[in-house]
Amino acid sequence: MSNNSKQFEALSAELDQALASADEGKGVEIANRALENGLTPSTFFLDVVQPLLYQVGKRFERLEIFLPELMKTAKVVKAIQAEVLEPAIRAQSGESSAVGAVVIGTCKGDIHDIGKNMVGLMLQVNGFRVFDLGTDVPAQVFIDAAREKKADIIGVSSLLTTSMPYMADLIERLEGLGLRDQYKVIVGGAPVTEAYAERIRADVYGANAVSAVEMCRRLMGLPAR
Ligand code: B12
Repeated sequence: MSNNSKQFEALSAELDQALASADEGKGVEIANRALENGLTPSTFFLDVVQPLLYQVGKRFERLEIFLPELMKTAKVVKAIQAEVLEPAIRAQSGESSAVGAVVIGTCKGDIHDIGKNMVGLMLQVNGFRVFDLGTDVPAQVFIDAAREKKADIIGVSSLLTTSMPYMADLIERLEGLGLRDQYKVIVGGAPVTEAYAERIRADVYGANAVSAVEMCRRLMGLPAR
């Protein structure tokens, strides 16, 4: 095992403990330390925080933890995002010219926003104008906002198998209104797959916050970076 992966394991174990004990201060301290030791904010988020949250989800599924614990975990992660990752990501990115406008939100019936927020932030620091509609967003609200903001892309997040059908609803509405050609639609979220995106006639699927940027650049006809 390399030193790097040992370091990753130790960091994950420590953060897991901070999540389990709902210790926001400890979570923030661990994140700061990880960045000081050279991890980039997106690597820390994608390779440490995100897998831990999936594990927490599994514990919840197995009834080892319950909703109050899940909520406390999310609070620690939100503190890490707001106090450490967001400022670090913004500080890293230089001024870039506007490359397109994206309306983003979590679809109806769904209040998960940790992943969606990271996607919005990464798009923003990579030159996209981002209009975040928040969570539990009905299809028509996405459409009205896209029209009003003259968006190029509509980004939809879903974390629940029960809210995924609202992504299809949005695309069917766009088609019904004769607006499908005016907006590209990108979908993502843990239960969403490329096959699902294809099935509901979305333009693309974005697996994580980094690939979301690449996919949106591609949708705008820009070269990969
Ligand atoms: C934290 C959490 C919560 C928090 C959310 C806090 C918040 N503000 O977001 C709280 C406690 C509120 C919560 C509530 C519930 N939750 Co919950 N939750 C989770 C958990 C543990 C982590 C989610 C998360 O933040 N992941 C980390 C982020 C970074 O990953 P991500 O969202 O996948 O995002 C990345 C990519 O997917 C992608 N991406 C995401 N969005 C988008 C959008 C676009 C456009 C693109 C391109 C890419 C993209 O990029 C992101 C960054 O890299 C998951 C477990 C899991 N497997 O995800 C369960 C999970 C999603 N929850 C679940 C459940 C059941 C619920 C509840 C119904 C529980 C209940 N009994 O009330 C409620 C639902 C409330 C509602 N109506 O939405 C289930 C869903 C099961 C299912 N079959 O649908 C899961 C899978 C847990 C489980 N295994 O049982 N939850």
